[in-house]
Amino acid sequence: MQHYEKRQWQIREYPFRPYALPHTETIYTIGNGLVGVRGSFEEGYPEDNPATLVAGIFNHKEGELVPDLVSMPNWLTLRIQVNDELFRLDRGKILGYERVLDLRTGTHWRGVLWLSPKRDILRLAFERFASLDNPHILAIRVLVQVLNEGEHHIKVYSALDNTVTNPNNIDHWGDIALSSDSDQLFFIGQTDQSVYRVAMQARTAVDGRDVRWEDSSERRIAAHTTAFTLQQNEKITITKYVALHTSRDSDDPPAACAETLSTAVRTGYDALKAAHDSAWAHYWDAADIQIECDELAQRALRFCTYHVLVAVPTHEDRVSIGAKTLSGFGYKGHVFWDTELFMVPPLTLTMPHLARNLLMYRYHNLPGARAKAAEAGYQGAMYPWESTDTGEETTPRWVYDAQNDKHIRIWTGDNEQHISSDIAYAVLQFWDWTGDDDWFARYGAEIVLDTAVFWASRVEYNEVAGRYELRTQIGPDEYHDNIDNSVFTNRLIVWHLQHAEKVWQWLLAQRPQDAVRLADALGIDEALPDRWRDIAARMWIPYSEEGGGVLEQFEGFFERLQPVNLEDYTPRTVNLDWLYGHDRIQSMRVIKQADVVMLMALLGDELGDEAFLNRNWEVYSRIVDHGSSLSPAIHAWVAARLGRIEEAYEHFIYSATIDLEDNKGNVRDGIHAASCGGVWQAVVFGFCGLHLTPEGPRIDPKLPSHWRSVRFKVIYQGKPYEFVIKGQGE
Ligand code: IFM
Repeated sequence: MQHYEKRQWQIREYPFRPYALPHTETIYTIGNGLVGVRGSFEEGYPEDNPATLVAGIFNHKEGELVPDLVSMPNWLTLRIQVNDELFRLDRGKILGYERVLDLRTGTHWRGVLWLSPKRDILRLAFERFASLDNPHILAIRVLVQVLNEGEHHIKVYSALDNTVTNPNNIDHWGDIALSSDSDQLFFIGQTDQSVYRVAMQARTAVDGRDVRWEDSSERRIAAHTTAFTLQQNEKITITKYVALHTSRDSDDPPAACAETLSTAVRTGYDALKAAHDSAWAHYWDAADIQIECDELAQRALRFCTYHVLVAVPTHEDRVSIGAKTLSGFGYKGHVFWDTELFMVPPLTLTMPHLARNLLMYRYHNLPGARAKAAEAGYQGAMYPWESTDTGEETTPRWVYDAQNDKHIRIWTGDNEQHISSDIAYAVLQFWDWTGDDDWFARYGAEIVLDTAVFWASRVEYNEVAGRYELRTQIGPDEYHDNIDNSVFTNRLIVWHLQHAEKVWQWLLAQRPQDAVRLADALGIDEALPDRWRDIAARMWIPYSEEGGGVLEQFEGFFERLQPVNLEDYTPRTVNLDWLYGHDRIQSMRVIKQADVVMLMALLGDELGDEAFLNRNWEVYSRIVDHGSSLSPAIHAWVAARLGRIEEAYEHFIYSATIDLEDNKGNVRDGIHAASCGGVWQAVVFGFCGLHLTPEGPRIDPKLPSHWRSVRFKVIYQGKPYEFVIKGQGE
């Protein structure tokens, strides 16, 4: 591979930027859907934030508002001393430093040339990966070499360090046991509320030497130490193999770990790495988009795709992807609509079996959604706005606003109800694009129908106006709480109920046994499909004469809210709700994120003709704060469809680099995963104009003028398609 081609697969840090560590720890995260490992250093660094997170391992600590993803023992810990000087980047002198996240193979690599305080010249090269071939295996290999004259004493300390906790020193463990036995390290722990059992077992080896390991364990650290000598320029490698199992995947996690570890050691690092690389090659063969003549866009797009791929579960279908993946503690690992509308569509078209896993998470969590509906006095299934492993609503009800020193009530868990239709949309899209009738009849239909049952019990009939309405909602724009008749929600309900009715007819005709089963289970009588049709026909879709005639984001949006000229607030890095506070923003006509524009992305020209869509764009794209990272990629997608290519490209590059450049200043908390999925969609549906029609996929490209070509693959109705779209770039 040519050097410039390689660069488009690599995120590179050169030289070391200590102040950027919280950011780089997130963006250099490796993972395999089961485990996410932040890009912290093996030897540690002052105030670093190492974290290894495992999909589905949540715990609700007593006294905390909501459950949290649990921080695992830090398995990266590997410290090297040369002639009694401990290597760390804040000591001695850095003579050379380079770090690479190789997106192509999901590998974290770091090379360092270091002058110790005693003036020994130490060369180190670290490589680590979380096996995609066997997600229970993690591994590190370090090359050690001393370049100056003499015989050098090297000491190696390797640990499973359980002193790392969740933010605010929250320790989720109940019983724990840590120990070391010769070259092996052991951790067994049980979370104190959710009672998940987790085991980790590690083996550290100095390759080619038969070294003796001494136990260096402490109360919360399993550790061992060894020492050996190196001659000038002599090279040696240290390999650390780690196995991780939990009671989610095994009845006996310690025994499973022992077996996995012995397989890993027997297989050896090189073969494990080769299997891992080849699993990544399959991922990229399916999901890569190649852009010619735009190195920045190419690398950033691959970075975004990579972060969806490292987070998507392959091993089970009862977990989903959190808003910040497994790369940080933001939103405590909770799952939002981000998954279904931003990440599932790219996966449905490239690796449908993984999209199906994610949708199954919602299927398995139907009981939680039913309980939520029942508790609020409705029928059917009302999905939680935020959820974890249990499917219950886990949105915190309060948040502390430090700026104004007060607690703010968070209403999204009560009233951001559009998520139920968002999930139904993703399920129907999956069915349409895969043609998987068996899956749909067995699982997907139940989601679509039971959420339709919910809406039929939830909407309100306004006798005076002769229409259905929906009060006290929060649309995608979260700057406005508890508004009435969110056009996004109402219009999506119409779409949802129209499809629910069709699904019902399809079941009756094609899968009568499933129809009987679902009629019994969900209480669908003969009258209900008619009611869905009636609601869909008479649901109020707020409309305003503003700007020549547009959808009205919610009732009173133009009448009640004070106009704001966002151009007056440029340049600006803070969001307007931060500037004005939660209460003030409620009465301002500035919106947090794509709302009507989001609807335009989802329903396209079902909403109206080109002139109507352009009028909506003109009104809403001028008042959006992009206060959520979900927003810019959707604007890129919609602008591209409207042929506004320069605007589209600006939004696209901003969203594609949102994490790389830390555009929102909060990447330390984790990757903006929805934006990553949105970026893929902005290219495929926006610039390339992919339409999935009953006659097959077709494209209607509107590429940025400097792109020479775009190439991507999709699987539609079980058939593979490859597109190569030529642009005008040179
Ligand atoms: O789901 C989003 C929401 O739309 C805006 N606030 C952040 C959430 C998690 O990403």
